[in-house]
Amino acid sequence: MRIVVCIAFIMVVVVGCKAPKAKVTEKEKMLEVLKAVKGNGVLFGHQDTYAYGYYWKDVEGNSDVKRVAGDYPAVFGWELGGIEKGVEANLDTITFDNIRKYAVKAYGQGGINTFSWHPFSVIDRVDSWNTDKRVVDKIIPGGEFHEAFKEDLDALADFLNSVIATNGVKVPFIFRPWHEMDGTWFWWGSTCCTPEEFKELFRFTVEYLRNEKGLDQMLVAYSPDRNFYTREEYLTWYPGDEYVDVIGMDNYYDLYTEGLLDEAVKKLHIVIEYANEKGKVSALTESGYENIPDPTWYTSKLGRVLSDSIVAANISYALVWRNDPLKHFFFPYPEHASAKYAKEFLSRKDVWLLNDLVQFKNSSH
Ligand code: BMA
Repeated sequence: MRIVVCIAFIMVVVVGCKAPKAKVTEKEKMLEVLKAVKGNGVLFGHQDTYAYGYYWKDVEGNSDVKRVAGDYPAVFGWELGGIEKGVEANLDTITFDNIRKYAVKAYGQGGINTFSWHPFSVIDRVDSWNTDKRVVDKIIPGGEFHEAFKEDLDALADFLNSVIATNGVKVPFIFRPWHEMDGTWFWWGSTCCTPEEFKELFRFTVEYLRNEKGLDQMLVAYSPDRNFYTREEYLTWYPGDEYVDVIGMDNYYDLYTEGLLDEAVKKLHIVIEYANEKGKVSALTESGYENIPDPTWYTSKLGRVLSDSIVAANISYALVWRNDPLKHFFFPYPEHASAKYAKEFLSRKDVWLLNDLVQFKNSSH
């Protein structure tokens, strides 16, 4: 009997050893990279960087970050608002075909893609900034427009599943839905729904995309704006650990308003502490100073925040918003007075552009 047990044990060990290892997915690899950069470099991100910049649009290989700093950002932000309407271009007039092309390119170059989504409400197709009506309670499960909302998610998922690299791999990405919910400017904001309704919207969105639409290449970011002072406040809208991979904060105001820089740092500490406790990634998911009226902003404000030792040792990326000459810009064009400060900031050893990220990946894998 003993011998039989012994043989059985040996077989289990041997067979166990030979069992094929589960393949590491692209999403898992991306998550590992986001974790591994912690304390080495903060990845710099820019919204719509290949799409347009100051007085150019869709010029192959162009990016205002590249024009100023000599390299592309490491994180590439794209916007999907409008996909739910079945139109050709997003709300900022970039065609979805181009967005797909840019995201595939960014991935092929070794960068990380993140998608935001400012959808038009399924109820009457008013834009995300229209807060006249309550929308959230009507699109969550049990709501009158829930089935219609699912069709919006179908359109979103079809697009995201069509972002496929040349080697056939579905391009992994960070999805950042329903951000700045602690503000009052979106129909999913704090004046238009309760925290419980919000959480249900967030959970349903992630579950539906993951389970029904097979978006297994997706990481998810939680990004309140700056309206919190404690962990409890920060987590008011948090849907739960199983729905979120990137613990984030959007913050513009604290980073350009005199005297509030320390607030930005303190809030990032809350974000970081929670992320670390849960083994998740932390990030400054959106920032910038509209039209950069203070030319030194990149060194004296963003640079100072990223010089805080806890922030520098922990956050994985910081992304600045888009450069649309018709609306506003957040990264300098080469002739702008802030260009030399942005360049100086981006030449820091611990602030990484695309080549830094690629070198890091090559040296550590
Ligand atoms: C906002 C502005 C808008 C834009 C939206 C989605 O912050 O830049 O002009 O439509 O983001 O990209």
